[in-house]
Amino acid sequence: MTAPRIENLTESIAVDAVSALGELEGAAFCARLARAGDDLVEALIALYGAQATPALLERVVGVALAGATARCPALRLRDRLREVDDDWYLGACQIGYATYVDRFCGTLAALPGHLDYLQELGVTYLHLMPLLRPREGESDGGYAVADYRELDPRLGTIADLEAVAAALHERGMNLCVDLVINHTAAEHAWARAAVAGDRRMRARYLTFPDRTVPDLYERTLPEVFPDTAPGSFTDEPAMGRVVWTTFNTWQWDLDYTSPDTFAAMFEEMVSVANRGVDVLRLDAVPFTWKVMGTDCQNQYGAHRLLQAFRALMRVTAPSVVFKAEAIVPAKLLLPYLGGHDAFRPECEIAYNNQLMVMLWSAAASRDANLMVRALRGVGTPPLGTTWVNYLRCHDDIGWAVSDDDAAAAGIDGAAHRRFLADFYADRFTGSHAKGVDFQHNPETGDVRTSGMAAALAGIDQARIDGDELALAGAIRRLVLLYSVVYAYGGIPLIWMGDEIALANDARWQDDPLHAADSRWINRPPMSWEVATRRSVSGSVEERVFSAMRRLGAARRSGDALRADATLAVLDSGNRHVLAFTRHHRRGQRLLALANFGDERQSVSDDLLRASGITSFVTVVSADGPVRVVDGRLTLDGLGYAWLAGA
Ligand code: OTU
Repeated sequence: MTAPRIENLTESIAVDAVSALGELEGAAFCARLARAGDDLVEALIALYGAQATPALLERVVGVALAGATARCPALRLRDRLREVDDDWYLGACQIGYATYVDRFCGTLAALPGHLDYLQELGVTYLHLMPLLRPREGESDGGYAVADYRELDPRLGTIADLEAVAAALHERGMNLCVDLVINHTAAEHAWARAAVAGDRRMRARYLTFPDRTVPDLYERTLPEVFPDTAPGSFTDEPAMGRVVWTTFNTWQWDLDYTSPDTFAAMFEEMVSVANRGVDVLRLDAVPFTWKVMGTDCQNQYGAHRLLQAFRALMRVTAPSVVFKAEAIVPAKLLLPYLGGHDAFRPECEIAYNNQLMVMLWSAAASRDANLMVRALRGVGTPPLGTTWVNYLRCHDDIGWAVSDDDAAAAGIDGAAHRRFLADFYADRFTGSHAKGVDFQHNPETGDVRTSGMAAALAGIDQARIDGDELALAGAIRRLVLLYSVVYAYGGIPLIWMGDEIALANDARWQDDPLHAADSRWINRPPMSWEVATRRSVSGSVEERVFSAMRRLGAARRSGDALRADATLAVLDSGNRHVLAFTRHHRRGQRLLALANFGDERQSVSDDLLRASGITSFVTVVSADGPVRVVDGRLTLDGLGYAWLAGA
């Protein structure tokens, strides 16, 4: 066997690249290939062994060159600029916003008309939920893609998407789009051809002649949707085979042990990137590589696959970065950012699920003790990578509290997980939350929670009760939680509607396609009427929106909020108060405090010294400037403060 070598390819590809891209860009393409070549070849050999042939390398590099050639002049310019400004996503100015297009504004064509609103909020990064053509009927919110080259016709056309990208770029904003690589819809052309007997297409999916092997896998496979889509395999009578379907029966898992699948998906990836996408949100990446006897998540191959995609995309479109959607135990997260024994470029950005879970945990228990331990356990993203930090998203909340962290905090993991599920589904006396259960699994006792941030923070309940005092507290709680999201290292990502405390969608069950999936309770249509109240002084919307604007402005105020500032979670000495510091090597330091308790709390000013701060200003806070009195810093109930100093 001849192993593939980039050097063997260099001469012929150089000729092709120059003729396709011109002398300068052709040379740049080759330079990128030389640079990313080792990562690519290493990953391909790890994935495919003897099947990692020179022909495979030639094929995928050919796709990269075709992709680079297809990029329009504006995107090529973007590539040039970001080859220099290659860590733009670490900037303190970055603020993200995630939304479904239809729920936000109907169609893509209408979207540019709402960019003023997003800019008012300081948004620089817009994540549009799945918009490629899904299967008809139920489509898991678009996560069952029937065609990666077309848009959902209800949202618009490819040209509309390109226009949105251009409109965003003109305003200095970035576009993030979903790419589902773990599975396609059963209606995708590859799957249809597989059913029709095309052997090559069949090899793109994980199928079995009968249930024997699937049953062996099932022994160690957890269920993602135990309630609505039990098991991970589906009989396909039309094909006479059993198909691996981790999620719903009509979401067919791809077989990445076949290099043909990898190369084919890379082509789809490039076609999406070339519409003007800056960040590809790679969905469900932990699931792409299956190993018998394991939970088939976070496997070595799943990481190698991302590394191979990463290297190739760097060669094709250097301005495009990857965001990993890996909702996995904290200790398994850093590898998605390339954090292995030796660093390997993988994804630049990853969801910080642990922070999200811990924010809700601390809000329910009024206690930051567990959070401190859990956050420390996550570790530090490798240089040049970062988190998206978020309070809510389109999905449910899985109560990812590790038994070890719980034990270290002196509580029982299972009991705390149950408490959180009960608290947020309003089954706990004294709860302020109005969430609902998601995917109760009687076998494991596991239950997750759906609901909008405002509902989980107590705003919906207080409004129902007409309780002004409770409402004021709930608003403070929501803003407190977002203050941590904004101060923690990474890109804060606002879930649509949170900025105006949008309530749960009371009508989520009206749509029969959604009725079995409670996540739709936190996917309400945007209310532009409610949004206008953000300018009515004293309204709920104004109180939340203006606070988020202040947090945004404070973020932009200094280097300590850059994602590459060092973060340390401190022991605040007061279990109600979370304290962490950010220190940027250019000198700026920041101490962030968040009081999850309902009562006034104080902490020692030793925290300032521990943060290396000798004198400070309050950059932003819930209740005006913070002062040191008798060696203590005081925060009102549900108050927060960012203290910047040197
Ligand atoms: C993702 O979530 C999407 O965010 C969901 O909306 C989709 O339904 C799903 O993929 C399938 O495409 O299990 O409960 O570790 O947690 O991929 C949500 C990652 C999910 C998984 C995640 C998945």
